[in-house]
Parts: sequence; structure tokens; C-alpha cells
Amino acid sequence: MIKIYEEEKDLHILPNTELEKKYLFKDYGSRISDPGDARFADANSSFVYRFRLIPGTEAILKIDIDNQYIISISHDGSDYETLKSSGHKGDAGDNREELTFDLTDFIESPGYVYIKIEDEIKNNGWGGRVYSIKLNGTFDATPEEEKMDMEKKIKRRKLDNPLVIFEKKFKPLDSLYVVQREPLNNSERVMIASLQGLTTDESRKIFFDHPGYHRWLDELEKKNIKLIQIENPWELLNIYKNNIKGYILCKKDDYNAATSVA
Ligand SMILES: [Ca+2]
Repeated sequence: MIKIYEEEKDLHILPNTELEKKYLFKDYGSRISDPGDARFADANSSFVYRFRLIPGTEAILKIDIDNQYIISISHDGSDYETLKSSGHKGDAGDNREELTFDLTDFIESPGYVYIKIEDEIKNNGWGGRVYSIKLNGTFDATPEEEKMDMEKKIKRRKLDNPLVIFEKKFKPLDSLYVVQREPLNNSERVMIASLQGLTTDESRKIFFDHPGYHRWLDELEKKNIKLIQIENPWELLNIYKNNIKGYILCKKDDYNAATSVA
């Protein structure tokens, strides 16, 4: 059982503060501007903020920024897509503005959002300069260790099959015992159905044949599955005796209860 810790937050991050340290995930050579009120990335430098939000909740990001910037976003810190490029070719920050981005549809499990700032034109200074980051949303406050366990579980599950959590491997089918359903009385039918349940892990299984099911047999024969006709259903008890640990004797009308108990 994984518990999700949620925390409503209206974050307001200013560069070069303790609060910023908490969310500044990677700093590849960015600098603090002279009055100390902004962080900028010139040439090939960049910086990345990381947040953990709850998927399916609303999240609004506001970035106060100027100069030549590219703002990009990622789920995992490696594949980024551009949120906005400044298109600014000039120098001094005459293009400063607070940009707003709705991240609601972007957040997906396990909830990480990476925001990267870099220089749009690498060879002329005046790289992207951030004055503040605001993020209003529902944050995932799950302790880091639990969060990592959860990610591992999700990754493992994705590797196998995104839809399968528990998987049972069956032996491939090579042949079938075919029992005609019509001649059997109810008790015999219950016995055969129970045997079918006990032999799901065998490579030779039991098929209950009646007119509506013939086409399945035709298909199986095409796939070279050997069909073995069984005249006397009691033979099967002998064949599969090693699969049977006991039996429940029931009256004619009690077999629903009896099979539940079994
Ligand atoms: Ca530049």
C-alpha cells in the first residue's frame, strides 16, 4: 500500500535563497546577477528546477524572466520540450515579463516536473535571467525514500507489461482431452469442471465439448493441438489423480456452495 502525501502550496521562489536551494535541482554554471536578485545562464550554462506534483491536480507556473532565454520542461530530467523561447536578440533586459504556464495536463505519474532555463543565443552573453518562480499546485510531499520505492515499482511494472501487475505463467498447451458434455449428468459435469480448474497448469488440459464450442476445436486442430476423445469421464480422475488432494461430497443442489469451498 502506497500512501500519497499531498500538500497544497503557493510557492514563491526567489533566486539565491534557502527556498531556491530546495528546488534548484541542477546548476550547470549559472550565476547570480550583480544586485543578487536574479539567476542567469549565459552561453552553454543552464539551471534546472524540479518539483513533485500530484498528477490530475491543477498547477500554474509563473516565471519572471528576461533576456535571451529558452524555458523547457521535462518529466524525467533528460527529454525536454520547449515551453517558450524569448526570440529576444537585444541585450539589456527590456523584455522582462512574468510568463504563465498551465502545467495541469503535463503532470503524470510519478509526478516530477523539471524546468530548465538556458541561453537562446549561445555566443553573445545576455542569457536567460530569472527573477522569480511561482508555482501554485498540489505538491507530492511523500518522503523521498518512499517515492523512490514507488518509482522502482512503476518502472518494474512498465518493463513487464503496463497492464499486468500479477502474472501467472502457464505451460503451453500441446494437447486436449475432449469430453462430450451432453451425455453427462449434472454431477459428472461438476466433477469435470472441478478437474478443469485443477489442471490449468498442465500442458494437456480438458475441453468440455458441446455443439456451440466445436469451432474452438477446429481452430485448435489447425494449430496442431492434439485432441484426445474421452468416452468415460471417470478416466480423467485416474489420469489426473496426482492433481487431486481430496474432494467435497455435496447434494445435488449444493454444488455452488461446494465449489466455493473447494
Ligand atoms: Ca546569449
